[in-house]
Amino acid sequence: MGCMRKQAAVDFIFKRASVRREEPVLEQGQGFAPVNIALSKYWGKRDAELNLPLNSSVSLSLKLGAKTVLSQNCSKTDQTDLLRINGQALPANSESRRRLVAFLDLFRPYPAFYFNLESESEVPIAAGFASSAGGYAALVLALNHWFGWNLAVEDLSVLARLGSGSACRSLYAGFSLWKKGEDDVLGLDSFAQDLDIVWPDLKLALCVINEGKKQLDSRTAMQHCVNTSPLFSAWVEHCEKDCHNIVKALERKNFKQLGEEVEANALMMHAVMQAARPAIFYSQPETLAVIRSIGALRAQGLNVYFTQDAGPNIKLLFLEADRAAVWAALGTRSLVSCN
Ligand code: 2P0
Repeated sequence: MGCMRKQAAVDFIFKRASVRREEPVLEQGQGFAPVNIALSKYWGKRDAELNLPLNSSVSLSLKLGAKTVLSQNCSKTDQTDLLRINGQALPANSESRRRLVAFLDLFRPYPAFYFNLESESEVPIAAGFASSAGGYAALVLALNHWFGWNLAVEDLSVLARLGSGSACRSLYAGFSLWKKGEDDVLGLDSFAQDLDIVWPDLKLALCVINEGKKQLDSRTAMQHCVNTSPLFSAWVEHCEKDCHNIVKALERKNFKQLGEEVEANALMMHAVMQAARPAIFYSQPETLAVIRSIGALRAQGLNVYFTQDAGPNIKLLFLEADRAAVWAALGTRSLVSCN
């Protein structure tokens, strides 16, 4: 019952593209999608069922991602969806399994059709590395391949968004813009598009502080902020401006403006979290130590900026020409090149 509007959105897209809900056309389907890091964050939904955001967001896709392979589980004894991520079956009563099965239900050709899904993630799961974004986007690409839908990329982006909001930005390499859209009925105009900006010198590296699973998943945290943070309305008001300025900085390849806007946007998101009741802290003492050393490095003339998602890890932004200097300055920590 809970997914009727999601199903209506899928049905609309299928009808518009003359896709019929039928059996797969291939033995198996495959998809790869990158994870993406938001430069201007998605934080807050106007519709929790359809993952419709309150604000637009911009992201950079990394070279790391998720690969998903689908086939049919025809076992007579094990009549269920077989869902394995990095070789491990998702635990029977887990939220992640429930969520994935509910998503697969949207595309199941008939009730006794069972999926066999194998997904490999190149980044740690649920540690603020946007693994769900790559995962749901790779799944949608694998479904498109397997069932032979031939859907347009914007439609695939809408479908990925129904699985996880930020997944709609993972259909593209490079920079993408997710416009929040105005359609509150089915949300068909809320999808990401390729910004078509090429800036190979812009680099992102992960500064790993903790690879462990986060305490509070971002879906719950986001909703808690919408419901309780007194800073939330200011955040929503500010976000469209941030998004616009970040796109402009990317278009002009103005690294200083980009870095300043990206940092301010991430810090405001964390301020919104800290003002929630009870407060949400994703930072650890080490997170703050890195943030402060980035500020000190800039004061010494090194152009490095950061962003932070729903986890303690820091993502560094710098230009290729400064790579060696960034590594020399922060290389005692665990740094991973990402693009
Ligand atoms: C982002 N994050 O823009 C922001 C910044 C985390 C911090 O999108 O509920 O996993 O599946 O739509 O996409 C994480 O939220 O949430 C996220 P759902 P999602 O990357």
